[in-house]
Amino acid sequence: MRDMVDYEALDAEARRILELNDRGGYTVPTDGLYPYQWNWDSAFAAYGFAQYDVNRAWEEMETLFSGQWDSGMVPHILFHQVDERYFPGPDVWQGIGPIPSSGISQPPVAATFARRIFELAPEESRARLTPLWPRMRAWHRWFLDWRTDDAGAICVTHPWEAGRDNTPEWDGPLKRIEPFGVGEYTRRDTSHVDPAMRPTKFDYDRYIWLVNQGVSVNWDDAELKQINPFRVADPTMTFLLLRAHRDLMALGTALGQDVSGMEAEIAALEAGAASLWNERLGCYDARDVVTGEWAGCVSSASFLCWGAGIDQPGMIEHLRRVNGAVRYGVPSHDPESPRFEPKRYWRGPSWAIMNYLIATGLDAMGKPEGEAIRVNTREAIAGRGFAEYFDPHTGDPAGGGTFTWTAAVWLGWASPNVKG
Ligand code: 2M8
Repeated sequence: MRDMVDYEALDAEARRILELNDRGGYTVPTDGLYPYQWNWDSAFAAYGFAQYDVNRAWEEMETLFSGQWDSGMVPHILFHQVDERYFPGPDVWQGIGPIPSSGISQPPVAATFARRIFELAPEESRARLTPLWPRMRAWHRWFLDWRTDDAGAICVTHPWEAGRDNTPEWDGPLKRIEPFGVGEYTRRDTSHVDPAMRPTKFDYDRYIWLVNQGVSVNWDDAELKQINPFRVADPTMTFLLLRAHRDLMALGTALGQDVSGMEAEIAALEAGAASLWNERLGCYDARDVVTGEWAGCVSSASFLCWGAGIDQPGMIEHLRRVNGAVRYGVPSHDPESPRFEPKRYWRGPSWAIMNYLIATGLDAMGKPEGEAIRVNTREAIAGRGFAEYFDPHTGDPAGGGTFTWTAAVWLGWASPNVKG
């Protein structure tokens, strides 16, 4: 394949996409469909920029943290400039931070990428990272204060918080919600992308209802915890925060910051991660905190365990099985499950960002399976471009095109020209 593909042209295209989506200090995931700054997309974008412009990488992070709330929470969307092409916008969310924002957070991968960027360019990075470090520490602390269950796992309070919006893990908890008072609204996503690749109206009604719940208590964390019926202990958040907290501690040590208490927090997160083991399924799984019920899902989030430093017997067999059932893994949901849908967003398609997080975790644990995932991701992108996600059977591009985080993952990891 290497001989037939012009990888230099793909590298150039990936950089062009980052520039195309650059709005000055921050990057949008893709024009039209997502015209604002998203939290974990931005951390990936920073990693992409860092491959050729370290200053721009830190700028991305700085803009993200400029939206941090007094509580420490870093919102999942920052609405820098109102754009009618996206719903729900700032008027619906009514965030209470320094700049218009949503009211929930997203997977905390910023510290993980800050570490990657710092290691790429320590001299240039030190002065930029130093003021960001306490902000990252406050954000992680907010998760530990407001998003843990009794066992120490990190919970999501909205499907959008996990970043894996319509994954089957949320089906059970969402069914318990009657979305009274949501009324009429016009979705914008389905005017950009085939509705068959997007969440359903059932899902959207409940997404909006949950936003209204937050607004009704002015996003007060304590009150919201009392009234919100959606609280799910989630492998995405738990594993990624555990990974990020280890990275933050390493950075803090390098910078001479006060890291006291972090080891104990890591131990608590490890206990939380262990509590997500569903014995019957033989896999890490999401758990509805309200009912205690397991989701019963082998999903791509289950495979984030290695990144968190956890090697649990049985997990590698699941990975081999699901990747063996498709051509372009890692599928976001188990292809052998009746709920698998190869083109619908987080219910089956493969995502380059998840592949990156899973494969680098495998590499760090000395497991050879990571390299095959990297090659697969390279082939999917080289064959069909920088799509939001891919059909895991055919490699067909799906969702939005010219996608920032797909381009970033290409530049930092999937391209054969990456220096390593
Ligand atoms: C998707 O989510 C947004 C809501 O946050 C949406 O569908 O409108 C998810 O894939 C999420 O993980 C991602 O950060 C966002 C922007 O790429 O899009």
